Amino acid sequence: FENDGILFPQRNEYRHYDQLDGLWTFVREPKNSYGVGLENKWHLVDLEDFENATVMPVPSAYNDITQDINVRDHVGWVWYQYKFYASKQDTEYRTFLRFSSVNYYALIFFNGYLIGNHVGGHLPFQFEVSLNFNSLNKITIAVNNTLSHDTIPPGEFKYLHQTYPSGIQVYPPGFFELTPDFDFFNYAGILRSVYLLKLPKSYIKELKIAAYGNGNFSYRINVDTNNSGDLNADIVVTSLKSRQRVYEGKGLQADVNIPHVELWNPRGYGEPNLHELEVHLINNQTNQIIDIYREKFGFRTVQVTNDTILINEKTFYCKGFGMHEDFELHGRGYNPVVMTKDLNMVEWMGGNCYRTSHYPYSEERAYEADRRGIAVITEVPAVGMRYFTKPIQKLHAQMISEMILRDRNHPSVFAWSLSNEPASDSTTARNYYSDLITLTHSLDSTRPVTMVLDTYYSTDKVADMLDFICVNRYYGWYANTGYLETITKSYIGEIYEWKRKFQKPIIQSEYGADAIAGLSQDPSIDFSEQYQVDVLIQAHKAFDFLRANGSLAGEMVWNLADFMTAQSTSRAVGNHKGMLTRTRQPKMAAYVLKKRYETLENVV
Ligand code: GCB
Repeated sequence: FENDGILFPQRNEYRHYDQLDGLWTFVREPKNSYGVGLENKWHLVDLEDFENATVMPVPSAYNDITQDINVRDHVGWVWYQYKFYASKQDTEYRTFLRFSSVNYYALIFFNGYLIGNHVGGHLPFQFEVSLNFNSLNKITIAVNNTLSHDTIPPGEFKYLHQTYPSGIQVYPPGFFELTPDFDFFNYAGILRSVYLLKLPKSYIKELKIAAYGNGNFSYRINVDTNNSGDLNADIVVTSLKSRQRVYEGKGLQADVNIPHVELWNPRGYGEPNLHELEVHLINNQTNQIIDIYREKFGFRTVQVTNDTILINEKTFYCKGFGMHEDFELHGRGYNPVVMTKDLNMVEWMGGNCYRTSHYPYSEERAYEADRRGIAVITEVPAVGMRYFTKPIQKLHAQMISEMILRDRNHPSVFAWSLSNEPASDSTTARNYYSDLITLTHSLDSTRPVTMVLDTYYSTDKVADMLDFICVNRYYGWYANTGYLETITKSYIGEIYEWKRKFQKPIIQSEYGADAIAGLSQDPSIDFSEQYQVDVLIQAHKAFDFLRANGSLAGEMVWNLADFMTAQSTSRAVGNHKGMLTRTRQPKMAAYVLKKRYETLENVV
């Protein structure tokens, strides 16, 4: 299986970039019209001349930016365009357009030509382009957010017709419903930054680092050579704590031991020490430097026993959060303000861990998790999986590969999650996931593989193949609503069986209840702030019990903050299971969780 690795954009002595974020011209195809833009070759025209052209900020989801319900609920193609003059100073470089996330399907045109396409949001891709230095350059992107049984994540697409005997037709011609098989709004568009990368003729294309707690360290550099002769690399590793060089070497790959390294630890278990690998790509004949790339990484070891997850040979208990990249106005669009606030709130509540539910989060966030010492389970965008076909498996494999190639150098990422709540109680699912688990282990042998299940221990068909098991369950919410006294025993009873049957670490990866901020009812009633608090308290009693007898390796509340979903009678302007409101103000439950996480001993 072949995908190219992709490096995070960097500016330095040999490589540069322009961030093309800002206001792009935007045109939405009429609702229900498929491919008008493609048919009429909109990539050849100036979209700003269209009567219905407007601008759309990049990065941002387009859905919540206008007052037009048809923009919010659009299904189908939208078009973005951006024009720029290239600088004469850049003629020496090879240039690439890099897209950090476009959701869901993107066709990329440059100066009138189709240069590539990409399937799936949340993972970066790039294409080499030749700039015009004497005239305007034009990027045109057609984005389609339609979900179906052939997409990951999947959606249910249904045309509806109903005609009464009188001839009255309920639905307008071509009416369809698209229901996502998941519980978050399908925000679409250019969700993360777009870069014009300027790289040397021969450049460092891929960098793979593996660094363990015992000082074992290996790297592998892949170069796009452009025939520039015999290349080599000078390597320096610096401790960012002591600012000392701890290793110097030569070669495009090596496997060495560096004694006495300072370890990367999760918060509460020591410092999250980082090192920097500095690569100088060298032309062997001339001895000249051709390219430089610097990557931060950490020495740490992840292991799994029957009972627990060990980071640096110490039991790591996850005090965590399910989250979303979600905010008012820009939806799932990357925003450094929201990202920083979210991570600050994780720390404020004493958390040490999160899962990138239900898709890989921004690259900026992964670097921040490294720096802050927050341990992360990174999840591929495979939520709600139920169509276990060969083509879907191929797409899923591609997404796993893109995720690992993007994130494998981050010490904070301690596990890969291959799905959230798949229909994993069938033999088809077993065969499907068996291949994907093998693939993931072959792409990265240093991290455990997990999946997030909502099946039962008695019926699940994949759990035994996982390194550790994540279980989502909502006692007191979807089950036994209102019967608080049943919650503790429900969790103890169920988790205990998972543990007994599979003899693997179990993380309670979701639990919680909706609370509309400010809705006060005592005695508590579902949707009140008190009810959310009550559910948490009962669940925590169970977790303490399970933890004390070695049956629980971690807990993650659902969710850090309220977030938008599709409309449904069980959602009042989105999902309200947040500890925080959508604008990140704490609800009552946030204080309960804060107290728990702050006082919970790291080691039992
Ligand atoms: C789940 C899903 C999550 C939902 C949550 C809920 O099990 O994994 O995406 O948002 O339940 O609140 O229903």
